[in-house]
Parts: sequence; C-alpha cells; structure tokens
Amino acid sequence: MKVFFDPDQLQHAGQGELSRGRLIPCYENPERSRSILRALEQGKLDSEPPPPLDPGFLASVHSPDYLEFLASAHEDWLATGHEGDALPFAFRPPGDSRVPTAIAGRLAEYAFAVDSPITAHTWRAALASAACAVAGAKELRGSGSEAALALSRPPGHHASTRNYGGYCYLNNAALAAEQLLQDGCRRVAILDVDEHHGNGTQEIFYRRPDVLTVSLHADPEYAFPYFIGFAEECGEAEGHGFNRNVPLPRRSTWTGGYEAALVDALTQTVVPFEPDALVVALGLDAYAADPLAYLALETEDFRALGSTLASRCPFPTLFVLEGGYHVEDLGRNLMAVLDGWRAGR
Ligand code: OKP
Ligand code: ZN
Repeated sequence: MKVFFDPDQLQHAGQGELSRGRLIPCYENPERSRSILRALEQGKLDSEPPPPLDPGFLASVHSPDYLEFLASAHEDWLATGHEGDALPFAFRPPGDSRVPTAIAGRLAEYAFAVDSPITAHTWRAALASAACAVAGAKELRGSGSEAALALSRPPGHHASTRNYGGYCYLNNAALAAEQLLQDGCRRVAILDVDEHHGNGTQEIFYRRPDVLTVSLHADPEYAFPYFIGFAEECGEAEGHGFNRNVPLPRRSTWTGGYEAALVDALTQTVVPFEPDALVVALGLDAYAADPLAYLALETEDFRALGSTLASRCPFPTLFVLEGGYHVEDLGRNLMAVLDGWRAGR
C-alpha cells in the first residue's frame, strides 16, 4: 500500500489552544505524525512525499477569497503588529453582513472555532497535507491500486468551502474525492469514522448526488461541532438522499453499538450507492483513551473496523488521516486498521 507523507507537515505547530477554560499545548501537534512514522517503520511500510499540488486545483473545493486569506493570514497578522499565532477573538454578530478587511476581522469571518492557530508554516503544511490526499487519489486511478494511505496533517474534515476550525484548514478528503471524479470516477463515497462529525465535508457536497457523504460520530447534541451532524440532515436539492449522519451515544463501544451502526451504514447506504472509489476519513479519536474521547473503541476494535471495511466495501479505498490525539498509541491504532483491512480483503 502506497503511503504519502511530506516532512513540511511537521512545521505546523501551534503554541496552544483553549481547553476547559485553560490554555494548554495543542492536541493537534507534530508528535502525532512522529508516532505514526515510528509505527510505519516497525511495520516495514515506507512513505513517500507527494508531488506538489497544482494550486488551481484547490478551487475545486474552496472559494478563492478563502484561499487568498489562508495563504497570507499569518503575514498579515504580523504586519499589523500582532505576534505569535494568528487566532480569532471575535465572531460575526447575527445579521451583520459586512466582510471585514482588517486581519483580525478576517480571522473572525473565516474561522468557525478558536481552536485552530495559523502559524507562519500553516499554509505550507496544509498544502502538503492536501497534496498527500490528492496523490493518494491519483494512485488509486493511475496505478489501479486497491488501497492507498494519505498521512494528512493538519486534518481536513471540518474545513468547508470558506471556513476553517476544528484544527482543519483545507478539506483533504473532499479534494481527494474531486480528484477521483476528475480521473473518471462517476461516483465517490466518503465514509468519515473520525469521532467528530465531518461538517466541512458534509457542507461541500450537500447539494450533490455524485459524492455520498456518510459520517459516524459522537452526537453533536453533546459533542463538537454542536450545530451540525444530526440524523435528519439528508442532503438538499439534487443531493437529497446522499448525506447520512449516524450520531452515537456517549462512550459507545464496538460491541455496544458502533459495529452495528457501521455495518448498517455500509450495507444500507455505502454499498448500494455503488461508488467507483471509497475515501475513508480516518480519525482515530474514537479511541477510549483519547484525550478528546467521547466514544470508547479499543485497539482491537480498530482492527475489526479495518476488516469490516475491507470485507463489506469491495471498492478501491483511500484512507485519509483525520484526528486521533493519543500520541503514544496513535501509530499502533492506525496500523491496527491497516492490518485489519489487509486481513479482510
Ligand atoms: C478535530 B478532528 C478542546 C477544543 C476541541 C474541537 C475538536 C476538533 C477535533 N480544547 N476542538 O475532528 O479530530
Ligand atoms: Zn475528530
């Protein structure tokens, strides 16, 4: 299985985030990648850097004003006398329609959460992260590989057309789906097993029938991103019937609901869609010991998740890394999914 990773991704390292009323070190940090690289090495899997992205391709998912903002946000932040990481501290009051020009206002315009620092290296890392996903997509189509893995970091599934947050800036899985369509797929399914709802991915494809979006996640009734990810959101217009949300109760375990929900989503929604390729937005934060855990999967459950996907979804499959914040066990949990997947094929 080809694995894509670019060392530029290690350069995105925010100073801190707010958690439960305190400033703490960022959960989404370069050690996550290092944990995975160590596990790959032990499993004798090599990774390779992706070719650079065609910058115009990003516009297949994101709006030009948003891309321009991201590319220069940190420079603009410094140029106006701010220091450290660019972070929003205001939000649009309901009813106000003006688009701000000052950088502090533009951060407020484009951020939907305050948890995602923009550093001097964020843009380059986000580009490299997206390039991994796009390279993985090309690998499925170009080489006819059965599977590929994009070690995308920063993650992507919370980023929408023109908003960032939840540690995500560019929607890696959405860009991969666009690449698959461009390379001849008629239909692409995105299955998001990160424990947070993939709000960005849902929004991007909400009115489209060519990309099915299915997300299993902690119920937004109690979990981030709070506003979206409910079962009644089914898609709109031509996209009606092509979005499915499966919100799960707090601390759901594999045998206590997760497996049944996954099998139902695969057999009732993903497989009948007959996609030409499957993109798995692979978050590993449903891990019981994850510092952000709402759900309660164990390492052997990730193996079962991999084999369930392999046996029930006979489609070329691209794994795109999303969350997972238990740094020590992250690599092991990722390998468990891959081992399970190989055993299930
Ligand atoms: C990103 B991904 C707590 C803030 C939590 C939201 C979680 C983002 C998860 N300090 N921020 O889906 O793994
Ligand atoms: Zn997550």
